[in-house]
Amino acid sequence: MTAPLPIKTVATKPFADQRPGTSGLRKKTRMFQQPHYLANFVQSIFASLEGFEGKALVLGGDGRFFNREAIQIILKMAAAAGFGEIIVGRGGILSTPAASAVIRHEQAFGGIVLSASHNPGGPDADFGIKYNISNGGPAPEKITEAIFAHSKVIESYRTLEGPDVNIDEIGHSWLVGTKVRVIDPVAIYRDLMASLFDFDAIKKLFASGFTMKFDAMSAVTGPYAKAILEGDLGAAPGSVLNGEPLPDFGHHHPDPNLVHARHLYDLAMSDAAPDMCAASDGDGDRNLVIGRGQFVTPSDSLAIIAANAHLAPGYRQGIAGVARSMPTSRAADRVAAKLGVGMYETPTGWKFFGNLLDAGKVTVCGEESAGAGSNHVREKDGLWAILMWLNILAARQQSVKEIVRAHWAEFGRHYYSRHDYEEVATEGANALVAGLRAKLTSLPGQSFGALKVEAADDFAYHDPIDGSMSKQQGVRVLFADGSRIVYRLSGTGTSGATLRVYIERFEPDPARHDLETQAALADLIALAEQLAGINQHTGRDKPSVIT
Ligand code: G16
Repeated sequence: MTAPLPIKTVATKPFADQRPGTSGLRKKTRMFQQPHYLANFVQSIFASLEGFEGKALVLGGDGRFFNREAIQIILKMAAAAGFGEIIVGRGGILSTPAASAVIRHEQAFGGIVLSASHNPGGPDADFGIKYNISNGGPAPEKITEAIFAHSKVIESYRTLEGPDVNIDEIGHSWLVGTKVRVIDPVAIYRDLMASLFDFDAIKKLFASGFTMKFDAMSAVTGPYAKAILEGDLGAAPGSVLNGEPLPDFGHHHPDPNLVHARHLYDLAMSDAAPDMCAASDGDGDRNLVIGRGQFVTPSDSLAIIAANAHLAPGYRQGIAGVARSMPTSRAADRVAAKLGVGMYETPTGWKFFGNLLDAGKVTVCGEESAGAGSNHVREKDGLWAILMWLNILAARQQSVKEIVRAHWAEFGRHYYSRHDYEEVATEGANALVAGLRAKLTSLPGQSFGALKVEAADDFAYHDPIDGSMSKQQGVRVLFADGSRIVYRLSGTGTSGATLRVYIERFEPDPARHDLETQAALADLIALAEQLAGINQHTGRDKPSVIT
């Protein structure tokens, strides 16, 4: 008689709310801590995949509260499901871009990343989980919808009996027939960065006295930044701030924007400013770049990276094309036009870039939500963007400010701002969007002061590679002078609804490149309220966050 395998089948009931959003399933941590909640979702992932038996799964997260417990639950379920190997970052740590790099490097079947990104962590904050496919990128909608469909009918899941696995030492162990390999979370990513950027030139830049403050925000990028910036590149010790990942991010909100990383902005604008301030978010995929006296908007950053990528060894041959999410400013479009390469406009969500990258249509991608990246992985990548900037600074021997100003002088400036109304009532937010949709056909041709509406629509994306269609991705109001107002509801919040209003104006005249952004956009901001009735629908008279 053979010994019975310690696999057990656990009866469960569906949870109705497991539809993945813009980037996986994000909920309050306590929701995930309920019995079966995480396991149901993980089983639904496995049920939506075919042919993974005997293959490798990458597993890691941003180290937030509940990360370690979730890793143990998933290890046992993945072994019970029949994966041949599970590759885990030591301590359960892998930044989102590092997880993508490891999936690609190890030719894994896919990966599970535990993170709620820039959302705060802790028992009363947020947790999240997403599945990435073999190209290293977020699962496309076809898979996320299959996961959701399964989560609604799930009756049981399979797991293993047994003690927890040691994930704190590099090496391997076995869970029944599944090898569990614990890897250094930094090494593969670090080698990849060294292959893309001119580390010698950046080392010389630091050796010549260039100063930098990088705030890891007590989140996952600390170990990566210390190893690369202070270790490989010789940035002065102490250049990396808050470099120890903490389960609650030190009670902070690990979002590198002008609210939660305000101290960096203030430092960059002060007399004590280093040459560059930078930050990344909870899971390491977002970036913030501020030069001495010069904030760089994520949309401008994408455009400047596209225009200068050839200065980095990994992109010496030039870029094939550029992609940006629809609400991202159109600054990059001008660069693509000048370079004579393709430009693609996708819905919000990094998952929409995957097909374009896989097909070789684009090399760099970016989003207004502090995301930039390239074909080196299939996620946005915070440290990559910062290293790209360092490479550009080293090659051009100019300051961030000089580079931004020269870019505007050449291409014109896209004044740009996003106004967020966070945690508003869902009914009001839905009514606001419905009201806008009802106006779409009557808006074109109407004038509001000097602003004449040229077109208005609800953005739909037809993926040129797989033919899939994604509808209702944001209401756009386009004006004759090239200005835009875009409205969408966030797909990453965990309570109520978050309305995002994106406002953009193009200014070709360098004599008008010094306006304060909100002032430059004032008439569009007022019109955004007038067209949508934001106050009436949300009860708010001002945004909670302006970026
Ligand atoms: C995620 C997605 C991004 C998206 C951002 C904001 O980023 O990966 O593609 O731009 O959310 O999405 P939303 O406007 O729907 O809230 P992250 O950094 O949170 O993983």
